[in-house]
Amino acid sequence: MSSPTSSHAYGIGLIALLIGLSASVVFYTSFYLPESLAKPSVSHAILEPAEEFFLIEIVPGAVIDGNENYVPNKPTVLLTFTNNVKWVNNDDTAHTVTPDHRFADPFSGDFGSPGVIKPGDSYEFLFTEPTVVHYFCQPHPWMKGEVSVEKSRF
Ligand SMILES: [Cu+2]
Repeated sequence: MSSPTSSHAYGIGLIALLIGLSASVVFYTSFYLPESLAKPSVSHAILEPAEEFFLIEIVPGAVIDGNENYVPNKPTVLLTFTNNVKWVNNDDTAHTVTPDHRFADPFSGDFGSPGVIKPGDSYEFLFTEPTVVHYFCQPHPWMKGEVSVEKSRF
């Protein structure tokens, strides 16, 4: 009992299916695949560490050579716990967080404040792999700090 109408509808359904399939293939090869190859897969626990951020304070008076500046100055942070590091400038002078040597995290990209961190402002960076970065302040190069990023043993 197949009427012309139902076979017509079947044909349209088949065409719609083919269009849908080819759209999926185009999406997969031109968007999904390059995206997934470009960004390494990072575990949720590293992307959303237990602590919202690990604070490094640029303390009042940091601009003066000989004073404490980045505090703590050489912390070790742990992936999944404290790997999101936030520098807060509590001094009354603008400072930077500038790497001694260019460093790029595979997920987060280039490390370093994009410009100066004004008094009261902050700069955050999510580390997703073990590393050690040495950094300084561009306008006041005697200000130096480092961060070690290690795997958590838990
Ligand atoms: Cu400075």
